[in-house]
Amino acid sequence: MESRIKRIYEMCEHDKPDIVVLANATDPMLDKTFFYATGLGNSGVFEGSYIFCFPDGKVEMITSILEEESAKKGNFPVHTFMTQDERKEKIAGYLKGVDSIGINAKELVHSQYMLLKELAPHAEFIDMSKAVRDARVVKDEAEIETTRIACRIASEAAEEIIPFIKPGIKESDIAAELVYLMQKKGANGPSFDSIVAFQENSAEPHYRAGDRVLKDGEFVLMDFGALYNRYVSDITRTYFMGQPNEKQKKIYNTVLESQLASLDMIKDGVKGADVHNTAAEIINATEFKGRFTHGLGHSIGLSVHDGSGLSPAVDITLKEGMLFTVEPGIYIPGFGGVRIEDDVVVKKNGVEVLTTASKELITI
Ligand SMILES: [Mn+2]
Repeated sequence: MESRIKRIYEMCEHDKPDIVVLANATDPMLDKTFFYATGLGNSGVFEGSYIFCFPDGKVEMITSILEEESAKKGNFPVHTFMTQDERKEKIAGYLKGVDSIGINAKELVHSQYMLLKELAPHAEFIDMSKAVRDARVVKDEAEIETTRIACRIASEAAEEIIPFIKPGIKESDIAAELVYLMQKKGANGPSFDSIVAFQENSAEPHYRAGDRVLKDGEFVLMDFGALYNRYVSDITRTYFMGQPNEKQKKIYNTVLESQLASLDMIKDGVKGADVHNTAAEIINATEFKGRFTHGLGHSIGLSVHDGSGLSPAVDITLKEGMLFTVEPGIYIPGFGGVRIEDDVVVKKNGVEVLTTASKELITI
């Protein structure tokens, strides 16, 4: 993955380090950039493994012998260890004579940092976490193609779940079925714990899924995604069990209008905050003023929250190849909420929506 490593170096605003060291601790404390730089797909966990990245784009790995076969799927030198002493010795070999070491300070655990310092006491340490984030936020073709598959799997599940939804089922039943549908379609797993929220629970944006039983006339909000070759999708659809009342319909149509307007304005060169503000103004012009309580979207990639966002709090100008969620919502505590979420690729003159499940008001 020469081009990706070169990108990380290019994004570094500091003097370029001689070497960038990325290290995994124990799952889930794995640095996603380790997989960005190696391009390794679905197999392997790589706990306790290190990669060493060089300014010419080359990469080498130190990993436990148990991961050797998985590591060899990447096209780069792999060195294995059997014991902790052997690992330490091999890391020391890479750091010998090195003046500056780049690290991903946001992901490197403290004990591994201390080990690097012990092995290279005179080296300068340079925090590459901003460079890593800036490199990863614009995706290459392979990343977009993998995400396209993750999005297709989630979109199909969003449509195929419909016949399963009926009065009497629990939120957790739907959550389980969504994961089953996605894995049958080739997902490696869910990209996060699915949110399935009926009526009043849907007013809580980060609800999970519980034993609440579905009744006629209720919102069914589902926020979930597929993990495919380490890349994620993230989709939300809100359906109705039976016929919605006027208030439910109005909430739904306001969110949809806000979502379509924000999709319409996304293209290369637009400010992320402006897209959020457009979505928020549409909601704030209605009786639901102030009930859109989060940012419009977040970047996705190897992580569900991949470092950037469409929000007044994030200063970013959109560029071709960025991947974002677009997910306005309205939440009325004690009553319920609606969110509609798609994943999109920013294009030169517009947007490609990767999650294609219908957003028409769906009644079951
Ligand atoms: Mn999301």
